[in-house]
Amino acid sequence: VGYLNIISRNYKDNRYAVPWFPRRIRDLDRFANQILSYGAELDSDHPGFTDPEYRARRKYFADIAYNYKYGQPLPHVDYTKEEIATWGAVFRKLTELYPTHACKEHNHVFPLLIENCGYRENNIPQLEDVSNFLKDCTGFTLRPVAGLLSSRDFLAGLAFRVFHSTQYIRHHSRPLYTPEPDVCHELLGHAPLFADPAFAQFSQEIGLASLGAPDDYIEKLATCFWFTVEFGLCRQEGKLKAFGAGLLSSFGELQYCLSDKPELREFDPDTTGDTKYPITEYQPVYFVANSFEDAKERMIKFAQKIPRDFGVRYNPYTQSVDILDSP
Ligand code: NLE
Ligand code: FE2
Repeated sequence: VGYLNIISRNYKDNRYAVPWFPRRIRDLDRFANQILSYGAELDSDHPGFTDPEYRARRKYFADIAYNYKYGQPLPHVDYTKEEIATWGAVFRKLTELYPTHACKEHNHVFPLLIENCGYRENNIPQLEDVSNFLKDCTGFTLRPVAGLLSSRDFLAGLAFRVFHSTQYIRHHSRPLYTPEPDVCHELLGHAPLFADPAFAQFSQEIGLASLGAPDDYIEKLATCFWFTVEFGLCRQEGKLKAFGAGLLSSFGELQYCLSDKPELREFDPDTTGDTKYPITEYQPVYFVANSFEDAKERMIKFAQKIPRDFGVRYNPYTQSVDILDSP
């Protein structure tokens, strides 16, 4: 198709050009060396900043992710006693809350992860086992990531049902809330829901909508992702439940989000996508979805408004994105 000629990495020089995006799953390898910050560079207010052992560990994890290539087995990690103790503290506290605070999909999948992937208080599951499990359920797979990806790159992974996952663990001094993703957040928060077919589809829709989208729409899609996949609430049998991974991995915020303190609004990509949010503290506002199906329908409608003169379709046989002539 003609316009593909103008797809370029320096699209800002050419206002008619479409930003580059991955067409095949192995194109995701390109993201590794364009991370915005290396996962080992800690800010001075990070609880691990003055802990040389922790910093060395972060460097180790960043390096293994940096060198990962599509198709390789996910690197296995021997976690230290201290790391396993941190996981154990998080696991113990959160599993007390899940029956009452987590959505039914999360509670449905969690026992399967215990059975199949080594989810236990005294064991940090290996990304590879979790990725293989998800692949069997919905085709989602995990990829290790060395640091922060741009929203554009991160969302593009979802178009291929690939989720970029950290593998290090939070600093032991602050187990119940961290602003950073870590292995607790990925495996306790995200992984269970990527095993749910409707949720997997919803996530992929955000990814597909992002491919080649203009910057302002990437921002809106990333914000929708934040208020659903990361911090979403839903109503089930008349009760409010959490499905966002940032809630399901934080004992503190999981209790807070269902209290009467935060403000609740209905999830609607048009308004949700323009809402500002803090990233280092509990959310003042949460959006409530009726169901994953409904959230997905709304995302598909929203995606149609994105100015893009082509359509995209995921081809699962080749794990690539087909470009369609009309949107
Ligand atoms: N606040 C979450 C936690 O403590 O696990 C992590 C959020 C990452 C976006
Ligand atoms: Fe996350």
